[in-house]
Amino acid sequence: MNSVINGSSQNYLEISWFAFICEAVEKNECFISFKIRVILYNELTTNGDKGKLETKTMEEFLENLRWLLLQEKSLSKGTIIITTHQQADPDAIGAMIGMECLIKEILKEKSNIILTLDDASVISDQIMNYLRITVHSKDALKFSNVSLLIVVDANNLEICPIAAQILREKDEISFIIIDHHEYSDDVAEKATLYLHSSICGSTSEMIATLLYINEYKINMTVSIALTCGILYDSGFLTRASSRLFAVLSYLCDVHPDVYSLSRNLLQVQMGPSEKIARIKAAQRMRRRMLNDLILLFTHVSSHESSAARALLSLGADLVVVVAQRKEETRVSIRASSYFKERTGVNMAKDLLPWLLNHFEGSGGGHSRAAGLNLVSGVTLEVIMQKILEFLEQIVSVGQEGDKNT
Ligand SMILES: [Mn+2]
Repeated sequence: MNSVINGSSQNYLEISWFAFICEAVEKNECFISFKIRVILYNELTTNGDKGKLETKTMEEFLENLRWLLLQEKSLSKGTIIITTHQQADPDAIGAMIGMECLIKEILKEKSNIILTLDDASVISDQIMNYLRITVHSKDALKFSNVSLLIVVDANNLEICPIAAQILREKDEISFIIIDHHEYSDDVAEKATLYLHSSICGSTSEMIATLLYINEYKINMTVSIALTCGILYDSGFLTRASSRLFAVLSYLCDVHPDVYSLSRNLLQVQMGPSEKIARIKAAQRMRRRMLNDLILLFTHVSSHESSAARALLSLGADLVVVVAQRKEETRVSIRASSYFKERTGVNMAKDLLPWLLNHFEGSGGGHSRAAGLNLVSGVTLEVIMQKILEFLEQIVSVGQEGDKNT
């Protein structure tokens, strides 16, 4: 199938999504309204002209997904690959499992769907073991028969080596991406269908919504997988929107234990190396002030994102943790909501491009959390210097406090 690209549109469209919560509240005619951005690229077959088809709602996305799967019989005959970013987190896992269900539900016939991963986090492994989910490693796969590629929870193919490889090898393949990170022109250009929403706190939430709209009768496995994804990405609901509770009510209605089981699955005893990494990060940290904002810079050899989260919880406003490895330098950045409020700086949209202008590598993230994979040899010193340079353009940095403890 030929996918057609014809520029990108950036319309935000207000849609209403009738809420199942209403069913619980008798005669209540309330609805949940939220903004969602869906960009679709498709082939217009009616007049032979190639053009762009744009949708406004999740419902329309679903219609187009159905159209794509059912119209193009060859798609469902070949192998459908569902994959995600490296170090797959519970949201990525939940989204993959939910997406598999949605495709099966639409095709209603035997289809060959394969979940595949580069690697997964410890918590994700725990969830997959409990739910007995089979995922394939890249090495076990032959990509020759792939007819459709679906990527969830990523806006950058550089962090999805499997997807990147498939697209390199098969350029005519249909490619769907569903994601809640920042909108990416690059992805929009490559994708046959691109469902994007940065107002959804997780990709699992987006896919739960699609399942709901598709009137899918949810089962325990999918329910737990998606609930884990939602709980993980919302910080156990600390960043929940009111809409999210409606989604959770749909998921958790399956069984009274869904919520507690999911919570338990997300608990992981921290291993000694992670604890030590956090403590070393604290010992080595350097502190700078940006007016009343506290900036911390440090380095570890592994567990950089865990260390960044730990230091943020101490009260820092911006934390930058650098992990220099043989093959690359990883950088994990976290900001407090106060930092975002005061500076207006969006980590993924503002700081990341600035850093990638100066250092070779790739990165991705959200407004308050970002990660970079840079070429090896980049030190904490130079990264710190570049970040301070960036921040100085926004507000003058105080010189007080460059302490090692
Ligand atoms: Mn996510």
